[in-house]
Amino acid sequence: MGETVLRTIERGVLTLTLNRPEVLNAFNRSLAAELVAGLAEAADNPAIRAVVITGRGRGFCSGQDLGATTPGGGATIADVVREMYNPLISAMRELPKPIVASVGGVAAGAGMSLALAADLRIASASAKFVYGFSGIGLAPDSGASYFLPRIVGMARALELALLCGEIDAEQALHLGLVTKVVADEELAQETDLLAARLAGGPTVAFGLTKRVIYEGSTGALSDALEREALYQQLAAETDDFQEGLRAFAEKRPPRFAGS
Ligand code: T3D
Repeated sequence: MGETVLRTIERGVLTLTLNRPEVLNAFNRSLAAELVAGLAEAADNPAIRAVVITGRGRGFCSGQDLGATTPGGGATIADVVREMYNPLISAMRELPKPIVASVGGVAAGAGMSLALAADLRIASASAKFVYGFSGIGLAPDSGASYFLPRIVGMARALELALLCGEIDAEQALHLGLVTKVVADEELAQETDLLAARLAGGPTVAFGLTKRVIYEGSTGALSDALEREALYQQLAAETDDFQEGLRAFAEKRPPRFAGS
């Protein structure tokens, strides 16, 4: 991993820290590519059982680096979206391990999309979400059109998108955009607790849970019911399921190994 994303692995949790604080961790190609590389490592390494994405400094991520955007010159914006953002958002969605966005400052434009594409979001009291795209004359990209209405509902999504609304942490909690809001100075510790809980969970079943919920959010009920049956069978074949049954019978908390 290079300089634009810092990487640590501790107790089964891979933490990817966006590291361009001077521009509130705006995306450039390097940052997007390093995030994709980190997610690939998380997919391949069985010792990684949960991922945290966070930002260094006072921002989470301010979206596309507007200093690096050159309308009319070089790659088209469609190329940028396809090459830089789409692989990242797809990798987050497809990773069979839980991802937490730990938002300690502003998440704007594609930075908000990045948070939305995580499975859970935890925010500090001074975090804020800025839809951003229409503020600079753009339409949504990087998954925003997909995730925002699914998380907050169609009417709220249109309100935020068309009015380019700014949401503070308490409003985000009210909208269901974040799981929890904590004091600024407690964000790192609370994120660790949440990530540790996920990393100590039944990893295979969590991966299947992500798939069945995301895939079930579109399509017919009959497809969802059959998908649930198939994925449940896969979960039932894990050691973690056996451990879950034993723990229940022995009236103790389960010790999941992630396999
Ligand atoms: O290729 C394509 O363009 C297609 C992809 C598009 C996807 C997108 O993400 S579109 C949306 C892009 N993002 C934005 O429109 C947000 C722009 N930033 C802001 O609106 C504000 O900076 C914030 C609301 C995020 C934060 O405001 P504030 O007052 O807390 O901070 P600030 O003073 O505006 O910013 C601090 C520094 O970060 C400042 O630099 P300076 O003056 O200290 O040298 C500012 O220029 C820089 N910065 C903030 N956002 C960006 C940025 N630099 C480059 N790109 C940014 N996105």
